[in-house]
Amino acid sequence: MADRAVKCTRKTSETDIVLELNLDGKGDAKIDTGIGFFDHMLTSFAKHGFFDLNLTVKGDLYVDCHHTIEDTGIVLGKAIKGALGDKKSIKRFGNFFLPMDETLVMCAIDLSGRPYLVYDLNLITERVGYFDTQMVKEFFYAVSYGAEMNLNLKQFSGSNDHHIIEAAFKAFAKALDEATSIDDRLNGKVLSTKGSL
Ligand SMILES: [Mn+2]
Repeated sequence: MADRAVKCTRKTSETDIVLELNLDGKGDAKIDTGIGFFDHMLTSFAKHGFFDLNLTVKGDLYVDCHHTIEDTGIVLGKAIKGALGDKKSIKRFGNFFLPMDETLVMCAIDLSGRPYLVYDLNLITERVGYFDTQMVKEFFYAVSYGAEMNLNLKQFSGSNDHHIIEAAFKAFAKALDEATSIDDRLNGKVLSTKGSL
């Protein structure tokens, strides 16, 4: 099978984004968003999902981190949708419980073609580094709509925001890796009684 890879660009007066994603990669990442903690999260996402991700974001960080993080979510979501193409033979569903020290976060995904975010993380601090913790929900909302996926994130334990957010990104990576992987039993068909996703 050919690599499922895409390049997406998006330019507005607030952000200028160039993103290359390969769903069948090795976990190699080259990320520069201008927000150190966000780079750390996206590098973890690529590594643990075995996705190759090249991303450059020039955002209006003199305002705050909002546009940079939200718009990156929009473009990543669209890249996932684009790379998946007709969704033939993919497992469609994926889920993962990701432990990180005191933290446990679950991510469940359905690449259904219908966007929906269920977000249940309880973050305590206002920011981690230069990353506003309110933006975690905005990021995953943008990804779920861009990719047209049902994305469910639930925190079972955790008290350190760095751990909770990192566990969410890694759980998302593992769940997406499973949902996008191929089930040979589908033999080129789409896993839906409707016949399309
Ligand atoms: Mn970390």
